[in-house]
Amino acid sequence: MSNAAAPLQIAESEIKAQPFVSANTHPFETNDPRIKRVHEKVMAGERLSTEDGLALYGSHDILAVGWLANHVRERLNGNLCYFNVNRHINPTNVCVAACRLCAFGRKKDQLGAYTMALEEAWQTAASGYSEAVTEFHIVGGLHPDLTLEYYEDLVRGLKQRFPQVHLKAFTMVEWSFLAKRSKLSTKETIKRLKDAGVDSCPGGGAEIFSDRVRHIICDHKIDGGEWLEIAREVHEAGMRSNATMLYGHVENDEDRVDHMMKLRALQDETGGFQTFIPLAFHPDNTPLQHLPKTTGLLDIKQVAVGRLMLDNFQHIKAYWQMLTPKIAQIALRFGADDLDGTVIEEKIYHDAGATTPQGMARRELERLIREAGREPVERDTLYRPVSRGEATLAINV
Ligand code: V47
Repeated sequence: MSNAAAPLQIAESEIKAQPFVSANTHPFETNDPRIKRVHEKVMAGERLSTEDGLALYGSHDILAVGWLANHVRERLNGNLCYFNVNRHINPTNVCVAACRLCAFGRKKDQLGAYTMALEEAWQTAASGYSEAVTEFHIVGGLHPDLTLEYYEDLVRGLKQRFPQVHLKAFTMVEWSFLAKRSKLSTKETIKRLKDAGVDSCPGGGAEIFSDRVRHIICDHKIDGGEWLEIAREVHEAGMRSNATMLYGHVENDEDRVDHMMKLRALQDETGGFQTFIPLAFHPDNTPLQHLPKTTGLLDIKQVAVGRLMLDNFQHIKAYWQMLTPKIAQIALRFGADDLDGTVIEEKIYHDAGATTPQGMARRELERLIREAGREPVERDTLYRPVSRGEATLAINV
């Protein structure tokens, strides 16, 4: 293990929540003795334990769990709810890993497989592009033939064409694969692509760290320990990243709590994670399609437990594409303070049967946020406020 990096400094211009009178004006109430104990700890600002996490999952008192999560959410982020104007780019769906959780990946010669030539990827970035876009979210399959130079050219070309757009690119799984393929260390690979223009990393590929579960849902992927080590290297390289957790398949409460405890421990060391994103498993068109879909109750509870366990993460994202706008909106009162963004062209969930639209207009995001009693704040990827003149506000994104 390498030495712990100094925690990253929060950018000076990061948005600060204003003092806020909580909507939790009603007193906390529960008959569940284990949740009463959690309440005492939350009010005292004490860190929750594995046992507390299990108590939260085990409780049917969703309103009490939600009260606590909302309390912490408002303590950290006041009444603000963040969103951004972003576009997804998936340069290829060709993937050597055949993860059972995934409906997106294809073998090279399989029907529906695609790989963008560089020009095509740049054109995809430009299609529907407007001055309002502040982030490209770039992830793809583990292509056996795409070289590090392809990715360097891709990133450099995007920076040349869209210098003001933040490039949030490549999961820990992609870093590992690219490094092995290029016979370089992950540190060197990260440096090469950071030098080419990558600004931060998305949180995908974490799934659930438990070996038992990974063996079933993604046995071709790096293990949880490697995912965490590469995240540490990304932070040491001075980049921020996000962290996800895929739930609602074959994992249990212990696996979920263990996953969050491991993220929390790394965050204590590096401070490099920005936001935690619980991802509900969509089984359609995957080899696990016999599994039932997650329920609204589990989705909401997962947001709340994430908020409570990850006391050192500033943000919890309710990713509307996978939760649905309806559930994501409710999550804004159960611990979440971020809805992700306009997205534009989501593929991974839609291949797995998501019925949400492939993008959402800023006006609609703001409407969802305001109706939940929150104050919408357009942010950039690093949670700095984006101020817009009439010209870009008028752009229909
Ligand atoms: O890593 C794949 C998950 C992730 C399925 O960092 C599936 O801001 C459900 O990480 N059902 C990619 N989930 C998405 C992701 C993400 C999304 C939004 C924002 C950010 C961010 C990151 O999606 C994968 C995997 O965990 N996934 N297949 C599926 N069938």
